[in-house]
Amino acid sequence: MRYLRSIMVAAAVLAATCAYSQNPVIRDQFTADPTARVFNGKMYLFPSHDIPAPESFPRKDWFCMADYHVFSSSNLTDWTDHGVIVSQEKVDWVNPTSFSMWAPDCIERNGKYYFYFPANLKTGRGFGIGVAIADNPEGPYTPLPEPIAKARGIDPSVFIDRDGQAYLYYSMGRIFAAKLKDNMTELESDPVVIGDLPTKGLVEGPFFFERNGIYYMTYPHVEKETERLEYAMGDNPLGPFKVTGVIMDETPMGTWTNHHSLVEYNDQWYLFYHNSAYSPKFDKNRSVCIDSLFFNEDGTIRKVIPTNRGVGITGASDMIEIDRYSQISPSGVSVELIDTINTFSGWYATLSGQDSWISYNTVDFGKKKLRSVRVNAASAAGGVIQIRLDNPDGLLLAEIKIPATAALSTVDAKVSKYKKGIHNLFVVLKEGNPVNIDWIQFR
Ligand code: FUB
Repeated sequence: MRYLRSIMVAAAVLAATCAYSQNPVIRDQFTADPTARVFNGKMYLFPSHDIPAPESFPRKDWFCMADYHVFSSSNLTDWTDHGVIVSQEKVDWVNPTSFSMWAPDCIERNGKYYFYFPANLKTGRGFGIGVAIADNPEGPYTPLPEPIAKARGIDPSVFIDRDGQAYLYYSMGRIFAAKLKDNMTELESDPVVIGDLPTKGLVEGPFFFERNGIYYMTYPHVEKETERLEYAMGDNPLGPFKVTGVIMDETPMGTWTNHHSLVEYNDQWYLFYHNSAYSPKFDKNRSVCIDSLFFNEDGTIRKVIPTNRGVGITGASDMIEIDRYSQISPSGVSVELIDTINTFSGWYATLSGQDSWISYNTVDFGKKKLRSVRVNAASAAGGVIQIRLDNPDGLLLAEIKIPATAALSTVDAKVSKYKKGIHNLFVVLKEGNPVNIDWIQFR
């Protein structure tokens, strides 16, 4: 068993050097509360950063967050970590041992980048909201020495209307809103409660935006036992708003929080959200995911069903992590973590019924013929899988015999047929013996 695990971990470490495009999107650290922003044609991700509690932090069952990183991507597939931009020891007003750097936001105005973050005050109780300013989205950011006066709460979301007026939204049980001065660091009006939202069940984590003249107040809300993402629509940044619908249901993973942002990039809208995929036993170690989001004609939002596959195109010669599937057959497919301790090793899929299949969409086979395929797989009794295009009975690219072995290892096979362009990949089990599959790569 230990041998099997170390082989699986080694394979996963190898995979960690390659491009990713599945959920969760950041695969080497916990990330939560994602605010995504497009700056200079690139997607920037400003999440909070969950960490396992260090010795010095007494509340082992609570959120523990000491700093913020920023990430960027041009294709939503390859993410660059630009490192720490703000940390609890380096902000004058923040209690440096509070590990309370909760959900942030960032916005650009006149060529400056304003990063808003909540944290516990050094003096007194509760949360203040600070601002750190940079000339580039990646930083370096300089935190202001004081939090924003009169704004006490968490989860800042900042919005600049078409007329140039900026607004700060934040939560403290309910959602508050205030106008911001042009300097983006002081309130121009006293905060008011947005009164049109649910009054039962915690409402927090506002994300505010405008589209086609409609103003959207979106927020996590506890309707039953855990948070789901909801939204309200209005004609004005300060309301009134009409509670309209649910963007994403509660996750079956049981993660108590969800937190999100909606953003348009290259003519497609996306929902950034989080769950505890990499931490099934502790829901305060979360991970950011992305799925596509669509509006109806009347501006209402279609519910987003979370996927493992996420978004983005995967190159056929990348390691295609088939366990991050887009579709599976009605039975005969299961997915397990490779290593339940080192969860960042990822997952593998098991096909266990004759003709069961797993599918991974939008794989780019490019223009050049790829002649062979490598599969990282295992099969206790030895098994056979087929790789097909576009449907479970589609064009047969390769049939691969997986030798009898308990540990994942690579097997190469010839690609007999080939089709250029972007296709959905199907892996189908033949002859019934179960096969574990970690990844597939065309060469
Ligand atoms: O990440 C800490 C808190 O959990 C956030 O501020 C809330 O929105 C919830 O996600």
